[in-house]
Amino acid sequence: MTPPPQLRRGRPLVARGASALAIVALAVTTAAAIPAQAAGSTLQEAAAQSGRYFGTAIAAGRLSDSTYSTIANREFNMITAENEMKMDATEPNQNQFNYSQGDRILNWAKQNGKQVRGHALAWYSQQPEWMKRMEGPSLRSAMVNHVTQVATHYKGQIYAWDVVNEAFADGSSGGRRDSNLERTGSDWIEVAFRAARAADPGAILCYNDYNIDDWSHAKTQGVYRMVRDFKQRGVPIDCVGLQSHFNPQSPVPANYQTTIESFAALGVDVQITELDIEGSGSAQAENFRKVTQACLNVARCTGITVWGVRDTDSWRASGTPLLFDGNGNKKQAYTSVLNTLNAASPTTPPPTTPPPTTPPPTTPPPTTPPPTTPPPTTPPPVTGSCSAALTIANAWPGGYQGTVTVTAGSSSLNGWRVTLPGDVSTNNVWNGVVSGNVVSNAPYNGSVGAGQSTTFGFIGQGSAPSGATLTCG
Ligand code: 9MR
Repeated sequence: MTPPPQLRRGRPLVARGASALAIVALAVTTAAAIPAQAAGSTLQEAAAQSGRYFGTAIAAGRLSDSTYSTIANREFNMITAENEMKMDATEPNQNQFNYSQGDRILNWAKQNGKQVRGHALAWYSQQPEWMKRMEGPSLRSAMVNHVTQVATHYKGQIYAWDVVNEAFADGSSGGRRDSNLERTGSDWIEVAFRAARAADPGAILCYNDYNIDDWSHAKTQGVYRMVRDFKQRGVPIDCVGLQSHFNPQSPVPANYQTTIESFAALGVDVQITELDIEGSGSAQAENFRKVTQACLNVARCTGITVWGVRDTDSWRASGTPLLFDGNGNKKQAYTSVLNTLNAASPTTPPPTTPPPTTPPPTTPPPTTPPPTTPPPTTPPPVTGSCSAALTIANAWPGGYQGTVTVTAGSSSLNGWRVTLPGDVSTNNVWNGVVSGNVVSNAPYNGSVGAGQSTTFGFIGQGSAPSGATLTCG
């Protein structure tokens, strides 16, 4: 049984308590000069007053610009790689991983005492060319391998991962976005989360998306239903990332806090992950204030990341959507955010790490059993004979990825069941349904013609078994 996430997340924010104490001490000794609660002179200090972080996206190529890196180092304590940890950057050729640029950002962050949000393990966009051409079970397997390898490379060093990015459709459907990943089966998202948890049990695992800020939007509701379902079924999700890219066509919604509260009430953290708001002057400052205040008003809104340092660093530079102008000067929006953070009560309870023995009060009790442990009913009879062969697709210290090929005999199968060797502990299976060490077909791959094959995959823990015999029937 997997412990609940609040027991697993052993990576608290850097020096939350320490900096809060330092701030209180400063406030006491200089009480005449500054109000007791207005101690932070940078965004990270001001956010730390209420136990939150304040972050930015960093582009590795800009770190040599000293104006950029000086501001980034001074103001922010959470770092997201803007592009360098994405799928195309980290696995340019299948199974050849390249962490050079991602590591540059990670190392800069570590050297400067900052934490890192990993972005992003699985996404329909920014896929490497080889992956764009893939579909079906081979893509599913490649996706799981990617999640596993990248999360393993960065194991222990990532505060939170955007495990899956932007999987829901815009518009009124409230459903999933079509993509090659979605076409591998809609369970791809939970499979990605399970693989990420297995690879780095200490990281907070997030689902991240844009246009899920307005509570009344169908897309927001679709994501909400997925997160509720994941929590009820024990899929390891800890957090929802609201990207929060705002402009006149997509303004800060009046019900933004309701959205944050509603997700938080499911028992997940909420992080504002890519904030930028087009505009200028006092109107822009007011919008930044609203977003900051909404986060501060919800205990489980644990931090805010802006999507770049200066306006000129932004992906939407013409909209001047950030907190520093092109010369690195603080904008009105900066002051507005800083003052809002500083006005937050330092006594606000820390948003993460609830007491380990008490489940979060807002988590609804699971109403359906996790899919990985169905009740021990007698499986339906399977007709036809089959054989099963295990190949090890990948192995790393402490785990491996197995692929099992199920082949029908001289008559077709209407379902299949494969018994894995007793010493194989599965915690993640795709294209199959696991119960104990028996994997049976998923709803969509039980029919196998005479002499034809289908495959399923799993992540095993420990060393890969050699010469394993599998029974199929
Ligand atoms: O800011 C990123 C930009 O440099 C890239 O060209 C772009 C490519 O897709 O991705 C931008 O970042 C996106 C983020 O990864 C996911 N949410 C939307 C962001 C803005 O497009």
